[in-house]
Amino acid sequence: MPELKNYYITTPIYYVNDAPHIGHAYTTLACDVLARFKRLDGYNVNFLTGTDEHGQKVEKSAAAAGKDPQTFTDEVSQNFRDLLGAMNFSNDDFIRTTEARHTKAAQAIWKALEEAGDIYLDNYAGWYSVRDEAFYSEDELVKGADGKKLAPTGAEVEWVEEPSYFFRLSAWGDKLLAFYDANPDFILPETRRNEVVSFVRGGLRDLSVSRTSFNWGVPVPGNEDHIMYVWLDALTNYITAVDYPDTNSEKYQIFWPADVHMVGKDILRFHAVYWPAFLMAAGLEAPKRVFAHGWWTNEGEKISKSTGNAIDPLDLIAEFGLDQVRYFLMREVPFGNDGDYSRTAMIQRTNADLANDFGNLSQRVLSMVFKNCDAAIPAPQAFTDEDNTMLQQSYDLLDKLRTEYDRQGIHRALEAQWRVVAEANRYVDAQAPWGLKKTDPERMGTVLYVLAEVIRNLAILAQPIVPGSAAKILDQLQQSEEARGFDTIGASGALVAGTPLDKPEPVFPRFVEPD
Ligand code: ME8
Repeated sequence: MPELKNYYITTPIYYVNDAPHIGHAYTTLACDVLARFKRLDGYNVNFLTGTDEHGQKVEKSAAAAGKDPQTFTDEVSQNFRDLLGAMNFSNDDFIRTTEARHTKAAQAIWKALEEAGDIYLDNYAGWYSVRDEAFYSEDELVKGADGKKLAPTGAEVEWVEEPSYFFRLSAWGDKLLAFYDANPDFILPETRRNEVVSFVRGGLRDLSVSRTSFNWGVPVPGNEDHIMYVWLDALTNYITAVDYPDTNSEKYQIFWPADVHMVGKDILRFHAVYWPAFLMAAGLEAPKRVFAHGWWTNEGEKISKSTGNAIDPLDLIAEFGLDQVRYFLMREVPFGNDGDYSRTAMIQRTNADLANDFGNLSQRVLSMVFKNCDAAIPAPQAFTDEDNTMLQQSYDLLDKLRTEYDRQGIHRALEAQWRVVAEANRYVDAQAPWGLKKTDPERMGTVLYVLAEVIRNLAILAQPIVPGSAAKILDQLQQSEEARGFDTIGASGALVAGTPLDKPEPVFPRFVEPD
């Protein structure tokens, strides 16, 4: 039996306190690209996203909107669902923490932790930030402009004193360090890994895992005065979606541990410290990878509700086009680094990389084939060294992309692919097929065949990033749905001479600023 290749990738589940903005779209997009890549590469993929609907922050937002929390979360969660279609996301599941399947899983992990002796009842007296849904110790706080104590994230904090269950996180420091050692790629990028390791080396305090001062959440099994800490509740979504507590289910068996939890750097600690500790304590396996990407600003400014500068992905799509936005977000900023949204950069990427480099390549080659080769793929003569080199570059790309995608190096994968696009443009100029029409039509046919074949490979490999546009190119080349997987990359899937061609239409229009 061939080895089953499975791939489980997750986004954070987003708080339903606010409408989705470009930051949320970014994380889910990165997962969508990775999920699509793996599907095309023959994997059985489970791509999960969803909404985090419990906790004080959501309860407060609902109250501010004058709605009961369930009505409020139903509405806001729908905004996140709507984004999926608008961004052409290919998630396999959408989880809401208010679903019955999740309450069951959250209470089950609680019981497992309790049975393992890792939970005890005490009192919490300390700082809490509702915005971050996080506890902070005195020495972590910073002073705001007016001398007020703030969380290190700049969020307001309040003093909380109440009965609370605690998780014995302090007992897990050494085991976590051993786990990071044994799994050097558990946290990427590496700089983030180093931050986490030094945080854990600094010693861990037990973690408060229940609250009694509000109601909107999962009740602690056996003591309903307590509501589970929203992060213990939320993190559990990753196993709820693979049928936990039924660890014998097929889904759990094939998809757990997850291959990648994609998160923003703001929530790395929850995923790389608390989550593996909870899992190990509950006798479950830790995920294979947590990748923490960077933070987007808007024209140099922090994106925030108060300044009203949040970028709505729907506005960007309306102005520039969906695949243009997808490409820009994945290409502009090295994945893992912080990035700044700038309109100038968005236009530049749309026009230079897409319209000029890839778009023109495909448009001018396919138009030449259409006009000069009876609208069908020409039969090639023997290939020259230049032809073979060109073809081979497009065939070799898949292995390079596999290596990059396995480390979430999405921008490096795109750089590698666009280097081949540039090579193909140089090849067109050097071979000048338009000049061969009269002098050597057979050679013209060979050159155009090589180029069409390179475009076929490039379009197949571009599907994860620009699915709609890549599909249009493959439609023009009359490639069936079955002929679009990565198993068709290379000579074995090469274009068949005589295949009729649809009239080529430009796929990546230039962006022209309206007057
Ligand atoms: O933290 N730049 O939810 P959240 C880049 N519910 N990414 C950004 C961003 C920006 N400016 N703004 C948001 C939560 N993000 C918890 C998660 S998971 C078990 C629970 C993205 O709605 C980024 O992925 O505050 C960040 O980690 C996430 O949205 C935070 O979403």
